[in-house]
Amino acid sequence: MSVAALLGAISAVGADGRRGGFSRHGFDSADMQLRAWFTEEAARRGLAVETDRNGALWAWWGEPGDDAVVTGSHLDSVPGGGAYDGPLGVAAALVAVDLLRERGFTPNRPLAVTVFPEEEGGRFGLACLGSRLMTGAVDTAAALRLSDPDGVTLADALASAGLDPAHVGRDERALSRIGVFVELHVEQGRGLVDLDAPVGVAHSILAHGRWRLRFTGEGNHAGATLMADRRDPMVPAAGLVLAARRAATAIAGSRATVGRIVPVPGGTNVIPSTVDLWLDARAGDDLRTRAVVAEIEAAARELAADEGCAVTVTEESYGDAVVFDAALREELSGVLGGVPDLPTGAGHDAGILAAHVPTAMLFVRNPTGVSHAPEEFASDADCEAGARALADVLAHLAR
Ligand code: HGY
Ligand code: MN
Ligand code: MN
Ligand code: MN
Repeated sequence: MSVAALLGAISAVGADGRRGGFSRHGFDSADMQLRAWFTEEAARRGLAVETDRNGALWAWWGEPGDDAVVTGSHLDSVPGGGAYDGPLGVAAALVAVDLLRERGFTPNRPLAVTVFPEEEGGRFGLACLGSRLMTGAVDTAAALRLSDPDGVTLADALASAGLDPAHVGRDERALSRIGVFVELHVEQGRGLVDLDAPVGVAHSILAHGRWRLRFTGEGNHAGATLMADRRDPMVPAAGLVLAARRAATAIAGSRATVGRIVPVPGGTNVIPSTVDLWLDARAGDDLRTRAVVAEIEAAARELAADEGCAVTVTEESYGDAVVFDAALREELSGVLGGVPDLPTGAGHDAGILAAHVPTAMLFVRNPTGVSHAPEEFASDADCEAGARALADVLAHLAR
């Protein structure tokens, strides 16, 4: 079966009617359909599927065991995301297993294909939720209290999916099973296009995090309240968007994005009482990421004071920069005959796991350079090249 055929099946689930793309979030109905799809595809290949304590799926070729070669990615998406971010790594992993069998290869180590839940944090706000829980990178009790926009907590969602919230958290057994982890992913920029190469190896991930800023003012009537009498939290929120742009422009290599603003209560003729705004900030290292955020936070306080509003800033998640294991990068590039080594501004479960187990990533060329949007793309030929590269790498690691 081709990667394209598997991606075609995945694309039947979770279409977003607003401007195209897909919306599939941890343990929602689209995600549960795809988890069932994965379980069927694994069973079709004779792979035994288990669900770990934190909701990751593991499909085993042979007996489950320690020191395994593990590959996989995620099936959830951002709101209105593309067809490849996540699914490509899962589909390519299944096809790589098919290719290895066609080649008559038998692994000398346990080999598993994994699906990590809620990588994008599209439902509960915390990116790489599954891998953070597995590695203990997030406080379990705090994570279980996270809630989606409908007020459903992670604990409730896990229980609805048949998981026991009491068993969530750092999973030594799962970690000891990963001898090496390789995630294949669509590239989220134009690095491979510029280098004219279908496949590359990931070099590093930017430091990045998410902050929630809450501006509180005075809810009031849009027509009856004189302009001079207002304490409108939308005004500092608007200024904050511009301040974020200015701060990230001033610090080399950094990025700041406000992709989500929620005014409460949210009426056209109502001055909001509060405005929540989420900042995504990234840079090459901890120092510069912290500097960008400090600059934006200072602006937030000044903007709030100017409007007679209050502001609180809450760090919702943070991860320092990751440089993938140099020896493993070189080894895998060598297996593939020498491929480019590229940095990325996107986060991945592989980036979380890298602090605990030997970890590497393969990237597949994306001609549009766009990601987290419907225009994200990889050609069928490049997807197959990615699966062949992954098969080569797995064969080398499990030889
Ligand atoms: O990079 C991100 O926003 C996410 O971790 N995929
Ligand atoms: Mn993503
Ligand atoms: Mn991804
Ligand atoms: Mn009225």
